[in-house]
Amino acid sequence: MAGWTGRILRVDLTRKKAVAQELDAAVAKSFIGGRGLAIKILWDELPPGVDPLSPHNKLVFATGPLTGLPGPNFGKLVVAAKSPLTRGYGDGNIGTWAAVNLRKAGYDALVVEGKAEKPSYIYIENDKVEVLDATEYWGLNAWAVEEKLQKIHGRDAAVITIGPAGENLVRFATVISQKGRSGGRPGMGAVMGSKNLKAIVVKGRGEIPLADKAAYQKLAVEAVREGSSSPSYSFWMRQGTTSTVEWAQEASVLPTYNFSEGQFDEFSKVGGAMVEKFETDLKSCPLCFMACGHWVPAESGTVEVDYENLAMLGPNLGIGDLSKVGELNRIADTMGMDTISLGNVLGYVMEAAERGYGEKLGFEVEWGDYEAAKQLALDIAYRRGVGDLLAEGVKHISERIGGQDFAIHVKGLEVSAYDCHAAPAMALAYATSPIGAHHKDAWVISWEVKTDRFGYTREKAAKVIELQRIRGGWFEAFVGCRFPWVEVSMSLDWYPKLFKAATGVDASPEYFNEVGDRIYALIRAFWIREHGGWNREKDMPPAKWFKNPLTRGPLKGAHLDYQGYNQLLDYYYELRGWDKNGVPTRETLSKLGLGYVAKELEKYVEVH
Ligand code: PTT
Repeated sequence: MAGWTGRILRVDLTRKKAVAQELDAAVAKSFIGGRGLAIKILWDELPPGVDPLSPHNKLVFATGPLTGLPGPNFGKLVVAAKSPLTRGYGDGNIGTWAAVNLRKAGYDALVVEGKAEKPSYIYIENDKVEVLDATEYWGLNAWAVEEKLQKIHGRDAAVITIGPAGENLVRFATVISQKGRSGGRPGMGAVMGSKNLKAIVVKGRGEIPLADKAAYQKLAVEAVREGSSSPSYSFWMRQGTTSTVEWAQEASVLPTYNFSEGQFDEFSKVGGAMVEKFETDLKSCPLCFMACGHWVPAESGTVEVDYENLAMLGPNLGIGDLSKVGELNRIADTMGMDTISLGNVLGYVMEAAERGYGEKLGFEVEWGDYEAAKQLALDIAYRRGVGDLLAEGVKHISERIGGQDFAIHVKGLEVSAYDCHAAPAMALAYATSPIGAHHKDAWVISWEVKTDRFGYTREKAAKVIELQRIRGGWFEAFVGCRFPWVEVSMSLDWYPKLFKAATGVDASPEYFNEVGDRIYALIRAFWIREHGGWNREKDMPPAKWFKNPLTRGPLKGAHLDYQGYNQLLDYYYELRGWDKNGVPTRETLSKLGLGYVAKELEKYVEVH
């Protein structure tokens, strides 16, 4: 089996046992790897309705057949589990040397099961796998633990850790690596914490088997050459994702005051130009030619800022100061929690206080109050005082204190940094994203604002699906960074060629698309099973975008329309082969080789 190493490593923390298992060739062909392999494992192996924070949940770190190879940015892996934030499928895609080393150690995936008796870490060095004591690291921040473990195991040891947020089961805790990398927005860090697992250390020295090594190497060099000679490459290297602040302001989609507005007066103070001016360092994921990690000074040290972090911790809270926003970002990174959800929780709280919910919250806070935001962020990580409630995420908080109309989430996952008052297709992308409201699967907004911006057309639904197939299917299954294609216009044609040279499998765009559809249908089935039923209300964007129009800027008065949105959702379901309630039909499941899933779904919904 070229391309794949052909082995999955399972570590049972309860029994302190590790076993390497063969990867079924048919599963590899149908699901490829990454998110595909993760959902296949979670669907097949989790007891339905399992408590995400119980030992019975499984945490999957899955690579794909391109992971760890030279070429256009294959230094990432997918971390997935049943989410403690949404109770549905959760994953994230993190850049880390652990992805590369896992493959070189001879594994396509690591599946962590059970719960360790005391704080532990997993040490992997090729065939040697141990569960070691981490008592002395428990309580340390994510960056400090990585440094300590590298001191012990050497600089060639790749490390994934959690911070105090993961230990304290903050529902949007993430896993952290290489300081600037955070993955698994829907609480993958909390799942790790619930297993008493502080870190994973990976060393690997083997070679990844390739079907045609010479051909692969030639293609990899040519693809990178194409990407790095793109006209947009030098600007990208100067500002990375942070220039999106200026773009979002111009397009009136910059989340401002808890997604109430699409423009922020002080946007330029936290934008790409400001980042470029103060930049101290540029870092990247392993094997990357695009280095998106721009580091800037913050109050207590330097930090990597990305667009989402800037927008959610700046304009969304009314804070227009790069070093303050950087500090909030630094707290999130060291504590190990997601900046997007954190920015939503703090924005929600500021709006709640403004609307008179202060008494219910037990405190008052105003827009732009940086000191309060900082304190609350730390309280969340340690679940101190009101932080204990805020650590549950905006859906839960709003169910407790009220104000569901301004809780900005879909299915429990807080919305990432694009306001959709005037972007129906982007709202659809959030609403149908397989992990809850995240932009990664279909960042349709850059296309949408250039077209019939306010329309609810079939073309828009089709565009969302096209992007979901590529971004949420291809890239999440063979596992590589999508930025070479999205940001420097490297052609998509390289990927089937690289895939064939690596695996020997004659891949076409249609093959990747079909795998993407299979993954989507199975993830949807997982949500239905874990939620014990389904209806189209679950695929609705936040109420605020319908009910509270923008009050200023060039798009003043803009808002989403219920009827229009429902039409868009109907188009989407029809094009996907799902019924009016968003349930994949029998025919669709059977076409995708998922006939066995229909039988299970019948227990929860009507399957047409
Ligand atoms: C990703 C999400 C994003 S998406 C950002 S900024 W982005 C936020 N970054 C955070 C951070 O930093 N610290 C923190 N404590 N929380 C954070 N939460 C947010 O997490 C990231 C890059 C980026 S930067 C993006 S778009 C692309 N995402 C890819 C993806 O999803 N798939 C893929 N195949 N390729 C991608 N390439 C790009 O990678 P999640 P990362 Mg990420 C400091 O993890 O869970 O997917 O959430 O992991 O290694 O940091 O890569 O403008």
